[in-house]
Amino acid sequence: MPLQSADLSADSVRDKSLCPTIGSSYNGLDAGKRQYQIQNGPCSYTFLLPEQDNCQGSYNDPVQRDGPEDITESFQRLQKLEGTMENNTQWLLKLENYIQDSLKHDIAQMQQTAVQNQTATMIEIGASLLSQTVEQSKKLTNVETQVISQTTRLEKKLLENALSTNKLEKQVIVQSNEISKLSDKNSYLEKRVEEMEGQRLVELKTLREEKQQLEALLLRQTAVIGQLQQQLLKVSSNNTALHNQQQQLVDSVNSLIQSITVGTFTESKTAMMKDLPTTHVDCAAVFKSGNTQSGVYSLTFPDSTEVKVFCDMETDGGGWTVIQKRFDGHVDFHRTWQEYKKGFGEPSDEYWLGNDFVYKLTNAHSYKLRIQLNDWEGNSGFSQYDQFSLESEAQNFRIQLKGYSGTAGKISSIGQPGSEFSTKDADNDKCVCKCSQLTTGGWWFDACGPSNLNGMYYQQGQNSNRFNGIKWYYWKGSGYSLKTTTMMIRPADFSSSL
Ligand SMILES: [Ca+2]
Repeated sequence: MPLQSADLSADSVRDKSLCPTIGSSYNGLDAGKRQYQIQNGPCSYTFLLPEQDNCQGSYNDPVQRDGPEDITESFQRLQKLEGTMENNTQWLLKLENYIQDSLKHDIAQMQQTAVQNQTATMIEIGASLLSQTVEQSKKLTNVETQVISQTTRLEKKLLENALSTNKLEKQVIVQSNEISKLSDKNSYLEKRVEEMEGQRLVELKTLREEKQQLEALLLRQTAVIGQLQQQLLKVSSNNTALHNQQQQLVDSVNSLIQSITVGTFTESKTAMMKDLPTTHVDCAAVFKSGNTQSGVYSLTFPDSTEVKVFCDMETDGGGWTVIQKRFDGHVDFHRTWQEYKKGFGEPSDEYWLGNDFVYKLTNAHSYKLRIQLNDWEGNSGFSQYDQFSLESEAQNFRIQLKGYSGTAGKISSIGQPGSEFSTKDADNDKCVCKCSQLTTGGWWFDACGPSNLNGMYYQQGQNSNRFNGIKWYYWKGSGYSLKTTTMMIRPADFSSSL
């Protein structure tokens, strides 16, 4: 029997389109129809099938139909049932195909939609990733650029540092070489110094030995000199006696000549008197004549000028002609040019011998100058010059000095050699001022120089901080005024032996 109808609820099918498998069940009954529902997971399919009227009666009363007619009818019904079953089976197959087709389409659509959505989402994600990547790439590029620039800068600095390091290394090498050279030189010099020290030690030892020998010799000579001096004194007294005898003899001869030849031999007598050695040009000559006591003596120049002087016969062997002497200040030394030229004071007292006399003496012979000084504290000192002379008045009695020794200063203690003499009425110094008027006295001022032994005399207690006192800067400083001074000269070749 063919399938009469099948009412499919399309809405029901669409609503459950996502259901993948099929199951079935049988529900309730309508008049002449049967309703079937297929449940597949969340999906349900409902359809109606026609009911067979003849089937129900035969099944409900099987006991009343036991005869041959019943067998035929049963057979026919079975055939009908078989046909119906076959139709149902075919219909179910169709339904299954239909459901499968519908599901395929829906699934395909769903998949397509899902794929599209996913693709869109992926595209969006991709786009955002791309933009992020681009930004990151930009940032990376920037960072990379910065890194490159930093790297370049660092490389430059490294290069520069390497160059400077090279230079420094070279300099260090040069310096090291120089240091090693200096070290070599130093060690060489040290060796030389050691050698020289050794030599000096040897020389010193030799000199000490020589000194000891000389000292011994000096002692012996001193003893010999003492003996000689004693003999000299004896000879001197004998000499004086002989001199007196000679004088008496001359006198007696003169009286004899005078008594025998009156008037005839007058001139020859005078000549004989003049030839006698009774005059002395300086105290050295007086000393040599046997007068070895300090005191006032008369000197006679070669031009017959006579002058009285004080002779120092004790200091350093004696024979000194004193040209200046001060000890208590009672003679005024603030004098004129002429007074300093001719001299003033008394030889037994304080005095200045005179520039003219000293000029003549020191130009006739070579003289030493010795200056004896005493302060107010009982100390004494001296300055000595091996060569001393004055130039003429035309040269303003310019002073010349050479060869210093002594205990009271140095070669420039008096002043600069070549300084001219100045007095209160003759300004020949090198100062714009007048040193003689400023510091009093006549002296070889420079401007105004380190000394002035002819300055103002100050008594003890008033002798400090005096700019115009008796000054000797290189012994007592600038403001100190001395107690006593003596200036004296002696021939450079003087020997105290008679
Ligand atoms: Ca002047």
